[in-house]
Amino acid sequence: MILFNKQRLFYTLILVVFTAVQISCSTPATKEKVAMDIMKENIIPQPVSMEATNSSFELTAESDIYVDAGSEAAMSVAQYLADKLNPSTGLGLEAKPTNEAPDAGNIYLTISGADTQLGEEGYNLTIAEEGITLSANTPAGLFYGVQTIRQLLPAKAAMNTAQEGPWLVATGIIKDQPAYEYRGVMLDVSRHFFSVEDVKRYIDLIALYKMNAMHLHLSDDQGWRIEIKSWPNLTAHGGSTQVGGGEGGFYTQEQYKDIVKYAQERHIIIVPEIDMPGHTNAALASYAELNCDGKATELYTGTEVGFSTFCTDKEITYKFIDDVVREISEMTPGPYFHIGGDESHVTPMEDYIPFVNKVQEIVAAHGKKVLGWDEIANASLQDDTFVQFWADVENTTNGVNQGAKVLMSPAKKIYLDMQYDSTTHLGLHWAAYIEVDSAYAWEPTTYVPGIGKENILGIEAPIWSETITNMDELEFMVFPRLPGVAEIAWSPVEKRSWDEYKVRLGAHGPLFKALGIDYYASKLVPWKTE
Ligand code: NGO
Repeated sequence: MILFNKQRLFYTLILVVFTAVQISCSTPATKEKVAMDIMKENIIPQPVSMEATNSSFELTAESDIYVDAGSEAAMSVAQYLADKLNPSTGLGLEAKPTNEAPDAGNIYLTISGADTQLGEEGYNLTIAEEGITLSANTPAGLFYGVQTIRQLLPAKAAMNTAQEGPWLVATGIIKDQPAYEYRGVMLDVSRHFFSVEDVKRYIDLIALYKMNAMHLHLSDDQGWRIEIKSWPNLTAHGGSTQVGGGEGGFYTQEQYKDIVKYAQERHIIIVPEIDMPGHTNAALASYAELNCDGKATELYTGTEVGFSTFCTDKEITYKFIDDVVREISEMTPGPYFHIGGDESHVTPMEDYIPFVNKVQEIVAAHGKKVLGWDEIANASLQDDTFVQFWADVENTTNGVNQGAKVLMSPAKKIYLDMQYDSTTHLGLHWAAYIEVDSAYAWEPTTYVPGIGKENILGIEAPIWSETITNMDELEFMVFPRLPGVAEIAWSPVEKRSWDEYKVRLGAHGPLFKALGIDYYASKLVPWKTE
């Protein structure tokens, strides 16, 4: 009897302890919240508006990411976030469909009933102690909100090895949308070839800063980098080398489609460029008939510009261009086809103008809008043609006077192949030395007199690869200037000042480190180490 009572007491005790443990685990709301100020977080690009509520939300092993049932694209944004966070946090976040707002402790992504003023790419992010709600009109808007969430978490959340929590996010309300519809970078894969994996990594890095366009410079004097089934020697011969005489390379059509898809999943368009009528030696070396004298040129591995040209009055030239534009356009869902048009120094202007006019028609016939370097404004621009300003104010103004919108890429400010200063071991300096402050502290709407916000499609930072041979070198030139370009393209001008920005940028040092980026640690920036 006594024994029986003792036993009962023992079991009762166990039950009490068990219940107590259960209660404390299942009611995180009773846990003391850590006070955090969202205004002290360092989001780049700076959001349009932020309001602090001075507490925190904790992502835990109980958390998941819920999405309105029925939208596959929204679901893939949730899956993207889970895939980014699970390796470091080990929280096993799952993307789950739902028909209503989830319980406390979760992240909720919704594209129903968002504020219409947010437009196509904006988002509202509400972070409360109980959970995170991200709403947008489109999956793209959700994707940009997700980048903000990633930046609000500790930098080590960006690593792909297991890290210690806690995973706290400051509470508050963010309303955000971009200033420009086109926010991009250009990568020259012709002078030095970059692999599919390299391009994907660059896509991932620009996605973190809410950029939405990657322009690939796929052909130049030194190399043709995209398989064209109807003209196979372009890659077989024209893709076989690069600057300095290395092996070169090219993307098969399957690989190109893979890049396009990878970019698309990150709400980034690929803008293919076939540069013409100049910068065409790789094609001229591959097909004799494209030359006026009918003789193929030698492959070229130097870095001079402006010596090559298609034969602009031969029929075959336009048949060739039609095939190339058709094959590439068929694989490219984005709206643009870039026709280059720069530095055609050996094409007489009386040939250049009809050439650009004809090529615009070819591109339009394949359902794409033309983008071209500012020289193309010497021709008669079609309604849907866009001019990319890189050097010549007169050309660009001429384009605007013809009604074209401008993609802003001033070489003196955002050519990422320009050296930071005279000690930079990579890059060129023909346009300028561009320190981090100079790349940030300029304003697209006042940079070229007479070209205002209404004339500007967006901002793009090119990197040319005469001296850039691999990803380490590329990342050193791109970072830390790229986040500044992204901010110019996204944030309202009244929210931008170098003195304030440099502190936020400095706080991205640990994030760059977590991502394995070997960046240029400019002395102008107060870098944080953690
Ligand atoms: C120029 C030139 C490119 C060079 C680059 C180097 C344009 C549009 N065309 O920019 O061929 O690679 O400068 O900075």
